[in-house]
Amino acid sequence: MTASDTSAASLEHLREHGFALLERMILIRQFESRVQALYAEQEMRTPVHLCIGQEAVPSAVCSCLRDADHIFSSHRCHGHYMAKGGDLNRLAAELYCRSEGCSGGKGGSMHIVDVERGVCGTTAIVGGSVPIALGAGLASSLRRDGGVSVAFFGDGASEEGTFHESLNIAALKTLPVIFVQENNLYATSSHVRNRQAYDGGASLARGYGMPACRIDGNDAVAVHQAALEAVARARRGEGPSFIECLTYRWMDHVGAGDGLEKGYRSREEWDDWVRRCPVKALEERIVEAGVADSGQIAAVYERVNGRVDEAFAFGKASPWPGAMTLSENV
Ligand SMILES: Cc1ncc(C[n+]2csc(CCOP(=O)(O)OP(=O)(O)O)c2C)c(N)n1
Ligand SMILES: [Mg+2]
Repeated sequence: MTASDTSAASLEHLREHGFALLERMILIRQFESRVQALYAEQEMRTPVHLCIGQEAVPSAVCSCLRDADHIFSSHRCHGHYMAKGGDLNRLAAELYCRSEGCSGGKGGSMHIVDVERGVCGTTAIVGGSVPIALGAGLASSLRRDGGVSVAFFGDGASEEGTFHESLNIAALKTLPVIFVQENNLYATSSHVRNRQAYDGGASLARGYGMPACRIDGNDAVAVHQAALEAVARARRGEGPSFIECLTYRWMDHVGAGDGLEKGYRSREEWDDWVRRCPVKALEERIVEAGVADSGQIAAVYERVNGRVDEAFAFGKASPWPGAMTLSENV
């Protein structure tokens, strides 16, 4: 599988899917930016791992899926939940640890779920999404229900043992699983070149016998093309695929700051990636291609900001879980 495409095909793809992709990306950007802005109030006490800068990957992958398809994610999971159509109000309520949160206020930011929309769980255990997605893929395969299972995970996950076991079994059993690695170059404050002698997860996946590509994870169209191909392959019963997306988180590993003062990454590197903003890049391409004009894009921001206002108002107004429910659902 290759993600490179002729520019004519890419332009056609942009015309067909670009605006819908942009809407999802703007939702994630605006929601995450709101979390960032409100975090200083100290009312959200859950640790947050924001995905600002990485919006293209969840948007593009999830827009290739059906409600019945299952996704699994990590600590950096808000974008995956939103892109798959998870309930926005209940996400905001969960960040305030309130009873109407998607996990009843007991999960917080890293444990979010909306089973009806196929968001089947997120886990803070690095690499944890990978074997769980494998299990869901095995279930779909046994039931022959045509479902596809997606694991989202970071560059750190390919350093975990279960990652390797899962890729092996997925390929061996021809399971409908798509492995999506968001390679944002860092695990907490450690650069990938100080942790891995191999060149990215895709290079490992090929060794396990599945098609794999490494693509620009800030190019929503490229990610969408790669994901469509992987989903089609899985639905045809031809087995797993691996998509490694090169991207970058603008925020620090955890919390609402950029972490630049910690010195584990340079201002130059950060500036360079911020210039490559996936949202702005797609907006520019959409306008250039005549798919939509700036007024139509501004209308999306307005609509999305209204939804985000509503979600946070809902979250803040939601009651705390009652003391008597302390041991329920845990
Ligand atoms: C098994 C395990 N080891 C270590 C940790 C501590 N930890 C939490 S997030 C993280 C870094 C993860 O990096 P990556 O997988 O690249 O995801 P990113 O944060 O970049 O999205 C680590 C080491 C953990 N949660 N689980
Ligand atoms: Mg990482």
